[in-house]
Amino acid sequence: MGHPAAVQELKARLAAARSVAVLTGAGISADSGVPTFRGADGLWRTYRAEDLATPEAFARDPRLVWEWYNWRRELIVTRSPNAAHYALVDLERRVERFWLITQNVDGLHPAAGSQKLSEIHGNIWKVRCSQCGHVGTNRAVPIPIPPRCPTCNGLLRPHIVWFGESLDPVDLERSFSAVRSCEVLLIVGTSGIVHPAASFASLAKEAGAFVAEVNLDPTPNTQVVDVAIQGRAKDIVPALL
Ligand code: BJW
Ligand code: ZN
Repeated sequence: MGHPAAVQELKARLAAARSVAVLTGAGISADSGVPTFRGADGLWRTYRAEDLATPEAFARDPRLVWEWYNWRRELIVTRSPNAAHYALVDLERRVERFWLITQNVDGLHPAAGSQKLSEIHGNIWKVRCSQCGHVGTNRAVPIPIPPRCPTCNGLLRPHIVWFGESLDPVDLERSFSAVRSCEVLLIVGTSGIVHPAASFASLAKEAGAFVAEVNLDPTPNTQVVDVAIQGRAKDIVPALL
């Protein structure tokens, strides 16, 4: 845990706040058994996520990239939200203005019941046609490779934001506006290195928010935030709320 007085202050601020934003990353789902990206468990075969989650990788070898997504779909379909996901649903119901920004594509926040939510990196259960842009839900596990568009027979890709790709402008604007206008920003389980989410802590600080981090380890955000709490999301987040 962080300094006890700082933790008390965070609890009090969360209880009193009329406007709260939350940013989550892979660490919140680690407690549900979903591997993180940058831990040792983030490796698949001998590939790093950075080498597979790019438009170039998909153009070069769509089968390989789909095999990786099938492996992750097989894993995620067996996983459920944990106490931290549910605590954020309670918070959403209690706070007047609330927005949850997740970098996770696993769909565990909506599965827990979160509604005021932007999945800024997309969702692993959605597919998009690389030819006509059609977006649909596809929960097949595994997905037959190569998956084809129901309307134009083009190659389907995961509806996920890869490195070098732009985030959805509506999600992005909503997220920036929540980060700039919140009284408290709570950051849970992200390594804080992937942009634009990596800049949210400083943006919120500059706008005058109280910013807190929950993570197993120190991150680049640790230096920026008002209180950093070291521990597991599933223990700390419910205790704070
Ligand atoms: C626990 C725990 C427990 C464990 N409890 N905690 C500005 C500067 C420099 C570079 C850029 C920049 N702007 C854009 C870029 C390029 C790039 C980028 O940021 N690169 C960096 C690596 C430097 N960004 C982009 O390309 C973005 N696009 C963009 O900005 O468009 C405009 C643009 C384009 C090009 C140039 C300039 C501008 C798009 C980024 C999309 C990222 N997508 C991914 C892959 C999705 C694939 C998929 O999921 O299928 O999303 S990357 C991967 O990382 C994934 C994650 O959402 C994301 C963040 O990872 P996260 O969640 O932080 O996970 P981990 O594993 O890193 O960390 C887990 C943390 O949890 C750790 O800290 C643990 O300690 C902790 N933890 N267990 C609490 N139980
Ligand atoms: Zn199509």
